[in-house]
Amino acid sequence: MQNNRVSLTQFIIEEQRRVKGATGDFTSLLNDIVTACKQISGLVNKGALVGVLGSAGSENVQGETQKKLDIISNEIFLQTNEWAGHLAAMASEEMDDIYPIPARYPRGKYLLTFDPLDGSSNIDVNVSVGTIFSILRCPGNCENPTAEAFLQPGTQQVCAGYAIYGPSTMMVLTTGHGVNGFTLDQSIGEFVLTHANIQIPADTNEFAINASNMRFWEKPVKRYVDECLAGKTGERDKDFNMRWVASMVAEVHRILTRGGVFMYPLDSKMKDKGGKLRLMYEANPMSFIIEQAGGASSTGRTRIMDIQPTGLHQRVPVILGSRNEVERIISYHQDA
Ligand code: AHM
Ligand code: MG
Repeated sequence: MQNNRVSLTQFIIEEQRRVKGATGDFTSLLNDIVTACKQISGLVNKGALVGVLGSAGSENVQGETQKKLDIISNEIFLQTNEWAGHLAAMASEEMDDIYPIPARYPRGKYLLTFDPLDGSSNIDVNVSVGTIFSILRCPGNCENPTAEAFLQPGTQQVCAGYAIYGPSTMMVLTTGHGVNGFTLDQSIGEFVLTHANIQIPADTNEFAINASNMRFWEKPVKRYVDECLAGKTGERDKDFNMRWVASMVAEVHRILTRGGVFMYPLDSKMKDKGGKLRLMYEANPMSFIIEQAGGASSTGRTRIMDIQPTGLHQRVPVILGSRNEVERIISYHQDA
């Protein structure tokens, strides 16, 4: 490795040195998460060669059909993170209940939530997917953790991150001191710091939403998108560009790279469920990253990270990205 390159391992050890009284538990946990993501990256990359594409023929707790890689990635995350003694329990989008650390291993002071393979509808068509995770402290008695222990607002997150399995594999992280991005150098098997202190531009002319749901949207979102579509000839006096990858990790990564706004808003079709995206596995970790990069994240009515969760698999509307644009959409909700 060239001398001026900083590996993710070096980066997190140096971060640890800045924290008085740090035991190394957190650093070691993060290293295990990174190892799990490298394994998933390897499988995503090999795809059909190792027979991991396609449906598993089962459904998760959300009633969604699981892909083989959803289940394999979930297993990898559990196995890689259960043994080291840093966690009390894990919770995953793909599991009905929490996963307390098995009694044969010591239990630690942290909780881990994750979406092992986000955007997995894209896996068979060879489009970017990713892994999203969030680390919380275990409150109270960590010996016998319950689902309630996980129900902490996003502001309590110790760390959030995602791995994106795209043309390159990248890991993007925050511990509450800005956002940094690392690219996997396959030749040495290490993530290397390539995107230091990522900042989202406050303004943008790019938005992302699944427009096939347009007739189900609430008025403020319809108003915003109509104005974007009107471009130079309308209220906004500028033309907009649109993207929809149907992979939240890819959309957030694009926004961190060049700005933009991403919306999976509340719509009449899914009102009973509360939204499409899950608070604990998707909305909170991504909101932490977006806010740390200078962006904003809201349901349209509430800052996402202020929500007091009521259920492990709770869903919420999500509007996030370039600050001025998100604030405009919030103001449209207030007007309505
Ligand atoms: P998943 O976790 O089951 O993959 O679902 C979440 C994904 C997000 O990545 C993406 O933004 C959204 O679902 C796409 O939904 P749709 O297919 O309705 O456009
Ligand atoms: Mg997901």
